Amino acid sequence: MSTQTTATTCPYCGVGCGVLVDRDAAGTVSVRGNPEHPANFGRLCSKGSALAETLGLEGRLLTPEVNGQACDWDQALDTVASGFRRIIDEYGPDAVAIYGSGQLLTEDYYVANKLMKGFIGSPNIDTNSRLCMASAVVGHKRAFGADAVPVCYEDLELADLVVLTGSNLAWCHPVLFQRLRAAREQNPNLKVVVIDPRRTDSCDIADLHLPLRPGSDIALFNGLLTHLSRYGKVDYRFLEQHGNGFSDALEAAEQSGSLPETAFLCGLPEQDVLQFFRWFAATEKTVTVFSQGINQSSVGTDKVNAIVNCHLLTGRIGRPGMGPFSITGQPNAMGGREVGGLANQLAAHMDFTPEDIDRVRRFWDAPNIADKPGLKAVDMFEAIGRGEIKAVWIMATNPAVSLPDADKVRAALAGCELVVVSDCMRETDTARLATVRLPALTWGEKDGTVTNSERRISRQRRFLPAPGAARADWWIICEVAKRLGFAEAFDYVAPCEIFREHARLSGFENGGRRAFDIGALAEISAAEYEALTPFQWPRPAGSRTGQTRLYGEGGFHTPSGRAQLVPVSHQAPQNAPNPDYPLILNTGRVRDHWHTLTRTGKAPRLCAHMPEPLAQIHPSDAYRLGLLEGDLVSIESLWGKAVVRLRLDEQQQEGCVFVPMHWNDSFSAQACIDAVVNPARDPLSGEPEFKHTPVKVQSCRYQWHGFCLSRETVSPIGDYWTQLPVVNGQRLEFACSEGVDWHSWAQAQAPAEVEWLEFKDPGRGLFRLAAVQDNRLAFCLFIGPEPNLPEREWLTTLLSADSLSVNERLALLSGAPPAGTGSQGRTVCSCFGVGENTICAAVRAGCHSAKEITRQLKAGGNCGSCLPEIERLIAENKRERAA
Ligand SMILES: Nc1nc2c(c(=O)[nH]1)N[C@H]1C(S)=C(S)[C@@H](COP(=O)(O)OP(=O)(O)OC[C@H]3O[C@@H](n4cnc5c(=O)[nH]c(N)nc54)[C@H](O)[C@@H]3O)O[C@H]1N2
Ligand SMILES: Nc1nc2c(c(=O)[nH]1)N[C@H]1C(S)=C(S)[C@@H](COP(=O)(O)OP(=O)(O)OC[C@H]3O[C@@H](n4cnc5c(=O)[nH]c(N)nc54)[C@H](O)[C@@H]3O)O[C@H]1N2
Ligand code: SF4
Ligand SMILES: [Mo]
Repeated sequence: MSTQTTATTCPYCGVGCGVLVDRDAAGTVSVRGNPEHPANFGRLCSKGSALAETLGLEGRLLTPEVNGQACDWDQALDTVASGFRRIIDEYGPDAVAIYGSGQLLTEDYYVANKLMKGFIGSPNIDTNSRLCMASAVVGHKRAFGADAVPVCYEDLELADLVVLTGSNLAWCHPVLFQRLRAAREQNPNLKVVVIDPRRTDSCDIADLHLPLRPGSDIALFNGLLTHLSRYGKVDYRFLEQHGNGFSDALEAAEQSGSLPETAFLCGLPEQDVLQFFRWFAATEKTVTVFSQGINQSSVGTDKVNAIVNCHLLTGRIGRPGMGPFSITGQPNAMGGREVGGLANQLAAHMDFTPEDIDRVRRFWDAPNIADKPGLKAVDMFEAIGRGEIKAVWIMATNPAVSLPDADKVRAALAGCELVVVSDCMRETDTARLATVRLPALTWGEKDGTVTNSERRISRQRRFLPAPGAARADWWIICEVAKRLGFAEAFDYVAPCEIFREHARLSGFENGGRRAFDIGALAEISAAEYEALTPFQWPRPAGSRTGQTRLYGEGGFHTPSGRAQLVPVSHQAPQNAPNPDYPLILNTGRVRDHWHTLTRTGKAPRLCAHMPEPLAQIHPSDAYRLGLLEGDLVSIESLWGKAVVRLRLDEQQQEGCVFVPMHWNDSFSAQACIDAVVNPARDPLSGEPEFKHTPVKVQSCRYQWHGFCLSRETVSPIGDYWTQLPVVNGQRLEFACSEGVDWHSWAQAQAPAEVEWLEFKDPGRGLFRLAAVQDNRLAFCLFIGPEPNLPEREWLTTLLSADSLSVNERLALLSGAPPAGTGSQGRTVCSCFGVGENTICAAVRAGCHSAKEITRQLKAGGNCGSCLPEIERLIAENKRERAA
């Protein structure tokens, strides 16, 4: 058998890049960008490039389990179905719930929604998209009458002004960032404005960065609306023909809309605000990209409408190079919105109106359709905590880590009668609380469709066999449905059949009233589905291609057909900092990790960029609080506490601390930041305020700090610890409040037949131990009373050395490379494994542009995700030389 190539879609972010997977005769898989996919035209980011490294079966859940005991599918499915049946019979359908995910495929999602809302008759199916896109959904519906994104990726390239607000595009939608960077090189007129309290890597291509006061976006965009109106930028023709609510929205905006007031509320210099307003006013082709800095807020929906208002007022929507652009996070966040995966939607862009309920009931021939919206994510878990929901089925998401007030979520699950978890991994923080674990297929093994941020539907295709007893999510859901007595309605044999029904429902009695319509695919054959190429919706019956942009000529989906400007006013976030909790906790993502680490946590080169959970804080705050770089600190709020490593960072705004969302109990102790995050949420969308929790930050005192590098996995130790893979081994960082017999601990961890090297300095409290086997480093342990232990990078490379040189052996316990050789330092480029020290040395030797660095060191030459960081190192070096 020769190499087989499969065209599929990346399972990470909502850019939805096409990837080509090559699988050779030996079964070795490699991944490259698909040059023909319109999302990426061949590009990939660091996460996409490393996909092949995440396919190993270690840690996978490969057999069903009931109460921790492996069992066969029949027993597991019977347990789920009989449990649900008993609870429904006793307490009614609202006592059961499904909590799904934007990482389900559309076909999985469709059947989950159909089962819950149409057949069980409970509206309680919600999803992690509630944590992500819900504010954009409500904002779109208020303004456009439908949850439809009017723009496409090409608009970023056609624009003359791109505003990124609450979006760290460089790290979270890196291929769009690459497209924008390339467009900027082509078009010298293209300006980029970044609006973010932090100076992120996205600012690398920004002409202007507005580090606004957290939560003040409405004031800024209301100020902009006022400015646009005052300076003659109102598109009266557009508003007369297609708009409503102009004067009310303007009146609301003007209440706080003078320039000095805006600048004051946003904590920004007046001239910077004015610069932004002038550029926006002067530039017809403007795209405003927004993401979680907007959505994840207790006023998220109003933030969205404040942005959309500015585009409607100027008529800048749905034409090439312009429009408000909500970019989705997960690979199928959009697909979930299409099928009705949110508790307040019914299906296929239909709501809980009497007509829609009747329409869907007839279409599904549903015996027992839900007739009112269900509980939104946070409310759902609160209802579980109160015992009102007695059975919950969690699919493709890890709520014990990713919901706010996470300790409360864990307690709710621990007390719930029946917790079913469908996951591909066995040990997630959520799966540990499950009564029944169902092994799901994952990327590469499953088949179906996803929709990206620009409404483009692409196929995910299988290229690997199903491992163990794992099954597709749609299959698992249908098997439970059959056991609940709904065999006929869930009798699908392949995802294609589900997709066909989904397409049919989208076109059913639609007549252009609902934005989501892919009726053209209602009769798609299995062969056509297999060969399906990416297309954008809507694509109603009779049309051969999808529609690139929406609403350029009006045609909004409101009853009047007109867009609605929504009056919104500035409001401070729900929980304000106060003397007890004086700092604002901001949370989000890092470049090379994905969510709760279940996939990226397997790839050493992705882990190298940020190996530990960090709190990033401005040096002047650290100074005031008496905190030092590298300290372990507790981040504490009224809701909970986490312990992470402190990093001083001038890119942070004073008064704020940023902590990544990724770490959890499966990879660390005490680093789950959602235990700290407040459960405040937007009253309309129910989306939590992940970016704004009042906290205090304090140094944690430990008696011992240490790290251990080992070829074999070691069992974690310490009050604080975190463990991630490195090339050829594991890295464990830890700290303890009490003394430990390090000798015995090390001996229990290292392989049996080894030669021990030891260094002790009891006076300074230093203890170092290395185990060498066949002249290769098998294990080393460094302990000291302070966090300032030797650099890990050089020692890590020794785990991969076939043999240790004499000098390396001698240097080993000093922790520093032998004289004459260097350590490359913290990894910056994960594709080629190039470190900070190597790059800085090249800069000092005369490399003064990222291009030259790439030419010399390769760094940045593959996916380009590290280019902003390389630019920053060059700039820092320049500053240092100037000083
Ligand atoms: N590497 C990586 N990429 C990902 C993911 C991942 O886990 N890792 N996850 C994907 C998913 S599901 C999502 S939803 C997206 C999220 O993509 P983004 O929304 O771009 O990412 P975040 O880091 O959550 O937050 C974006 C920015 O909002 C800023 N912010 C905080 N408060 C405010 C505010 O009040 N106003 C403004 N204007 N900005 C503010 C933060 O400082 C942060 O830089 O990323 C997707 N892509
Ligand atoms: N503090 C803070 N918290 C946040 C955010 C934030 O910015 N700050 N962002 C929020 C946002 S936007 C999001 S999207 C969420 C994401 O948070 P989660 O959805 O909880 O995170 P993931 O790690 O993506 O969880 C996906 C799970 O599905 C499993 N899985 C993967 N593939 C499959 C499959 O095919 N089938 C099944 N059944 N399981 C599979 C994985 O092993 C993993 O356990 O986090 C939210 N939480
Ligand atoms: S930008 Fe990166 S993570 Fe997102 S879809 Fe493309 S390759 Fe995957
Ligand atoms: Mo998300």
